[in-house]
Amino acid sequence: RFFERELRGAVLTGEIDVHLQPILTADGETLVGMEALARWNHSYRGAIMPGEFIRLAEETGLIHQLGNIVLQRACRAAARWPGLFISVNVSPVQMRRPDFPDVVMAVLGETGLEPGRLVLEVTESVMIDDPEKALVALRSIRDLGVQIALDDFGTGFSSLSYLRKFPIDKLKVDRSFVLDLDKGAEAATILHCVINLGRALGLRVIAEGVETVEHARFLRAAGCHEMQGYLFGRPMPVTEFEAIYGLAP
Ligand code: G
Ligand code: G
Ligand code: MN
Ligand code: NA
Repeated sequence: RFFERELRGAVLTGEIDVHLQPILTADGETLVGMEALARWNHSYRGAIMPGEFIRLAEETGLIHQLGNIVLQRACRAAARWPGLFISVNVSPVQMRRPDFPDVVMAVLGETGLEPGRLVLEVTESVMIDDPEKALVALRSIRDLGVQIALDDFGTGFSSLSYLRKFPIDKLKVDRSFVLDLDKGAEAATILHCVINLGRALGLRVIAEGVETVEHARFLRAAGCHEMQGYLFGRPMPVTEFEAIYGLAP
């Protein structure tokens, strides 16, 4: 397929970029980290969003190289930035590869990023596909000192027992719950439950999709630890992020 050949070329020539989105403390005052989000800088189509190429990358196996590029760029950017964590999305396809923890260790070595400042975001599907393998992989990653976040929490089909069984540090409450806050009281009830569940299990709870001051106020009162969303900043190029948050280029 044409699109596949183009993606292969983009991975080879490094036309894959990362954008960074700020993550703040629940009071919205302090920047604590950022999420890295992949972008394909297409020669004539401009920036292509991950929704359009991650699936293809997974189906073709290109996700391994693509994921490495994102991890490299993200860790390199974060290494220059004392104190902040960098959160990087990892596909279940990457996690399934037995050498993935070695790849992570190599990138940490090359970039000099402290392992504790790297957060790998996985989705519930990782645990469902092959729970035994996932447990081994997550433990090896954890043994490196790297943190694990469960992304899009609440949208998958995992059982709650996975939260106990798997080594997880953070819970990212899916943005759909936050955006539903505008629609009625049910979303508020669900959010209270999810946040309390995370806290009771000793996890750090992050809310995504925080778009309004009202969202932020609610989530802070409900006990969220960290927040991410358009209210605080959109995903942006690394140079722009550095300019806004005061790191010289
Ligand atoms: O940036 P945007 O909101 O369009 O991202 C859409 C989705 O694409 C995110 O929810 C995320 O799960 C996924 N995504 C973004 N960057 C990466 C990446 O580097 N690797 C993987 N596996 N998924 C990513
Ligand atoms: O699934 P994942 O958590 O990786 O998703 C991150 C995606 O969420 C990115 O594509 C980003 O563009 C998007 N996003 C980030 N903040 C907001 C927000 O406040 N509102 C909405 N609708 N999307 C957001
Ligand atoms: Mn994510
Ligand atoms: Na999400």
